[in-house]
Amino acid sequence: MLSGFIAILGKPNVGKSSLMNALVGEKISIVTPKAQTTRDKILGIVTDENSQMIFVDTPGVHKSETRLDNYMNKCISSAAEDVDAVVIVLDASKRITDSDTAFIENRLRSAVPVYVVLNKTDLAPYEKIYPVLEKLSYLTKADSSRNAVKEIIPTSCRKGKNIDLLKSYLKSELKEGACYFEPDDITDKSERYMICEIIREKALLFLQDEIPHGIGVCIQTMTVSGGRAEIEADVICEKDSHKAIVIGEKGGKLKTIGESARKDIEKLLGAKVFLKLFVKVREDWRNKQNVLNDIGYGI
Ligand SMILES: Nc1nc2c(ncn2[C@@H]2O[C@H](COP(=O)(O)OP(=O)(O)O)[C@@H](O)[C@H]2O)c(=O)[nH]1
Ligand SMILES: [Mg+2]
Repeated sequence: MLSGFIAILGKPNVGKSSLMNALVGEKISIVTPKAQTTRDKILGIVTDENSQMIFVDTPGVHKSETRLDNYMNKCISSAAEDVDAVVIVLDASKRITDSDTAFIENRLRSAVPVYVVLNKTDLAPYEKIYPVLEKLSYLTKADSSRNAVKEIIPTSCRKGKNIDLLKSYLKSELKEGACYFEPDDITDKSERYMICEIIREKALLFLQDEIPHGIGVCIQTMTVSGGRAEIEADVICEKDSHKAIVIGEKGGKLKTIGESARKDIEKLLGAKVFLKLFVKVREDWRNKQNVLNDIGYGI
């Protein structure tokens, strides 16, 4: 059996979680247009007759300001070690900066094979992509201080372009070894964790920009029986003024978040879902270890 771990790295919002979902063929990691949607290391697993690929999705690389930021940055550095390959994702519709190339060069100093993915090609015409490929081409040659990038692959997660090609390259990096997960596992996270993430995704999607980073979700009770799940969850925010916004006029915002989350949770559980959301205020929760532990970001 061939198996291996593949870390997906890159700046916030380039499409790392979308890429993992596309590679696994299931929605495992939540995706939104906002930076720092992914907070934790999360695994996506693909098993076929002769191989098991384990993808490690990570939060985007960013500056540390709170304990939660620290936790996220730790997740990234630990994810890049001890893996069989690294995929660095870039956004083809944005300018490639010196910090992007410096990040890639840095990873090339380790022995782990590096693949570069130029994602969102559906947003960039070929005339825009070509100069980017040219700018990156020097990385495909090794020099005395670093290895070479193995391949640069233009992809579109939205259109499903070149995902299979990328997958076949990555498959070539797997090693003879153990199967780490059961053949039908698609992630390492629990159902409860996935449910919290779905609720957080909807909150991020439906709320204004300034609040979502301050949102956490915690399940209080969950009972599943006879194709029916009853779930009560807290949506945790930092200020009373935020609480009012999350609830919305006549509870309208919370209702929209809840209804949209319920549909996705029904798909996940394959059961009819009754979801009740409560909004709670915990000031400065992103700096409080006990609250972070409660909602699954324990270090
Ligand atoms: N047009 C386009 N949008 C994409 C593509 N891949 C991801 N996105 C969008 O980019 C945003 C960020 O994606 P996400 O996977 O959360 O990025 P992450 O922060 O790197 O994990 C979301 O709105 C996605 O729908 C793509 O190939 N094309
Ligand atoms: Mg993400």
